[in-house]
Amino acid sequence: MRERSVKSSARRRDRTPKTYARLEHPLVRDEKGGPFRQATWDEALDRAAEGLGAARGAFGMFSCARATNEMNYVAQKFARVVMGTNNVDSCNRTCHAPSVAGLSAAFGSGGGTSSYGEVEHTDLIVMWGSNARFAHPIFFQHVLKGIRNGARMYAVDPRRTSTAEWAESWMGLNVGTDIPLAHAVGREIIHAGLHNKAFVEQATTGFDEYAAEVEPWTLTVAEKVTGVPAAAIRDLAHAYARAERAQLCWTLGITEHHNGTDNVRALINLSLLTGHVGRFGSGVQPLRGQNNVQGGGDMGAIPNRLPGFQDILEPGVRRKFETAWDTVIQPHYGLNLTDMFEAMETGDLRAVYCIGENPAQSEADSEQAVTRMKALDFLVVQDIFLTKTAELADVVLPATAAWCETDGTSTNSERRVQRVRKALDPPGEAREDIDIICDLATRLGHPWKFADAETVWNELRSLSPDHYGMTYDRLAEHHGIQWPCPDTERIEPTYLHGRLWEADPAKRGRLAPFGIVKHDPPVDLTDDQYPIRLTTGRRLDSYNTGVQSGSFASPLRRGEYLELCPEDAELYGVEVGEEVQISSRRGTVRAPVWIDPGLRPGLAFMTMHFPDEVDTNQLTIEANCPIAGTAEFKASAIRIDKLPGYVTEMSATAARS
Ligand SMILES: Nc1nc2c(c(=O)[nH]1)N[C@H]1C(S)=C(S)[C@@H](COP(=O)(O)OP(=O)(O)OC[C@H]3O[C@@H](n4cnc5c(=O)[nH]c(N)nc54)[C@H](O)[C@@H]3O)O[C@H]1N2
Ligand SMILES: Nc1nc2c(c(=O)[nH]1)N[C@H]1C(S)=C(S)[C@@H](COP(=O)(O)OP(=O)(O)OC[C@H]3O[C@@H](n4cnc5c(=O)[nH]c(N)nc54)[C@H](O)[C@@H]3O)O[C@H]1N2
Ligand SMILES: [Mo]
Repeated sequence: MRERSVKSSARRRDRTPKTYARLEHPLVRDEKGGPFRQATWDEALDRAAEGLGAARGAFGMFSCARATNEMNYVAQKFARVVMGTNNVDSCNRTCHAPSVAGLSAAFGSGGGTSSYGEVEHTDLIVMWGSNARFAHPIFFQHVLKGIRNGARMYAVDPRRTSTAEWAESWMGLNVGTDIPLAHAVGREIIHAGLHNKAFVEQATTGFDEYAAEVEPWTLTVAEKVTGVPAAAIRDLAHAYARAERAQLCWTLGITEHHNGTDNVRALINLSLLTGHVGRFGSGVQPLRGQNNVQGGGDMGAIPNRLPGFQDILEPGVRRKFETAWDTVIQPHYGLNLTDMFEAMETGDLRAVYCIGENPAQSEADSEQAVTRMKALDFLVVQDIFLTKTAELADVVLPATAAWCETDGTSTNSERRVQRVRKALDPPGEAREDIDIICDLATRLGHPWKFADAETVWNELRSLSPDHYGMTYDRLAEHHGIQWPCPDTERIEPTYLHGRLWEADPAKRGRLAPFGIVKHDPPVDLTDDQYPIRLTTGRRLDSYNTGVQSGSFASPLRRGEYLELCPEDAELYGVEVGEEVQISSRRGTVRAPVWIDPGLRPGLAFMTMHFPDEVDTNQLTIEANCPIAGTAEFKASAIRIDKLPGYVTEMSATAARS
């Protein structure tokens, strides 16, 4: 025992949280790879303009999902007008791009179909691959009210999460088996005759093909593949189909897979089968991640849509923006974030303007991402902190924090646009994101200046029919308004696609196709060498790459752990707090062990919140969804090795006996 405690303390590294100080001054380097030095705004902007200007034709922009709609509008306009490219994207790519792609394919619009308040007035809530209790606590308050009002809740998650604790039924499926589970639910509904035949007939297409696709997924076959007992699958199928109103919510457990869009389609199919969409209290709802990731996409900070989610491939849409902006818009989609990283490798992308993103730590296989960014000719990072990504930059521009130091609007996951108001002055010389972009545009031949955020918003309103009716005055008066809002007098219903229920086919519009998708297991297979399935995600106490949350000292903050179930801890002879080595086919890190009875044998969990201590993304695989470009953060294969010299109580006991 004495030996154990001596050796274990020698193994514990310093885990003092890294603190990020706010950026207060522009930084430049005098030579590639040399140290940063403080610069004046003029010098930093001149250099940034020169570096970016030299890369016209090989330029990409990462735009900030935490900043305002107005900032995202100006950022994508910079990419399209000043740099002549549609290569603009954000962390939506690592996150809910499959939801947007799947919803667009089914319904012609990428937004969640219902509203937060509706979960208070529904009969069944299915939380599928979503730990909302930790990651969407505001939404979860509405869920709890729904439960109090009598709604039943089902949770589908490989881990028995804090969210699952509130559910009537937890369905602990194997990672990456959501399509088999959804297909078995669909098949059971059809075989029990519980599908909404009238809705399927009038509002959907492709039912026969769907029924044929799900036919092999009997409850027994699905139980074998998913690990969920047949009776529990049957129970979910009957509960969902029989409910008067039902909300199907999902998040990254569905999207962060190499087939994320197919996963999303498999869930949407269930809503089409039962008619649980397009009515108050019934809908499908991807809970979006960052505070304004919905708005960033709506504002056109994505490579395939102009502001107002208008398709770049539509000549009429392009003409409208070309006239308004006095420019020529490239008539094809740009590169998404994933494509841009690949284009860095081939040399087709040579300069990046990164506003408020930290891909050096958030991309899957982060070591590869860093190598690629280092090879760029020019990198400008505009952030509020000196992040790992900023450390790679040629020029760093200090910005205001959108949530408290600027004016504007932000759009949440129920499509509600709300005002954001400046409450604090920024530190040092930090400036508003929009003003910085305009100063760069001016240096690159486009003298831009917006008097205030409202001026930007009114330009957007004039170009986006879905936002036209939302003046700043009305936004204040109504405490936020949901899109679509085409009219300055009216407020539309809280849910989308009510048209699908119209008796008149002309009013019904485009019918919703079933998605014909197949099971495709995770790319990173477990085997004798890498026997453990690692899934990654979030905890309540921390935020994404930890830049904004890592620096606070709080009893809540407990740093990174490799979480295992008690059985696996015993199998590997490891105990809480013991540092172990974790390897995947891409990299190796060390982290202490934590024991979570909510995990199951063969399944481990880590967060992405403390990359300065443990860089989890050195382990994850860059296997991307071919439709949406999202990486399979939720499924890596790892091995765990005890570090030499560490004797745990359990292995010491084993050695003695
Ligand atoms: N406290 C906190 N809140 C946050 C964030 C944060 O960092 N901290 N980040 C924000 C952002 S950007 C986002 S995108 C959201 C994300 O919000 P969530 O998606 O809810 O968060 P995650 O923990 O990444 O993943 C959700 C769940 O997916 C499960 N899962 C893993 N693999 C599978 C699978 O194969 N199938 C199924 N069905 N489930 C699986 C995991 O066990 C996990 O519980 O949270 C937002 N809110
Ligand atoms: N292993 C693993 N990796 C993941 C995930 C996972 O589940 N597992 N999830 C993925 C997901 S869903 C996401 S969304 C990404 C997140 O990936 P990122 O978006 O790259 O990471 P964040 O930590 O959210 O970075 C936010 C940055 O914005 C800056 N910022 C905040 N406000 C402002 C502002 O007003 N202006 C400017 N200019 N900057 C600002 C912050 O300082 C910070 O540097 O990570 C992905 N990576
Ligand atoms: Mo996200």
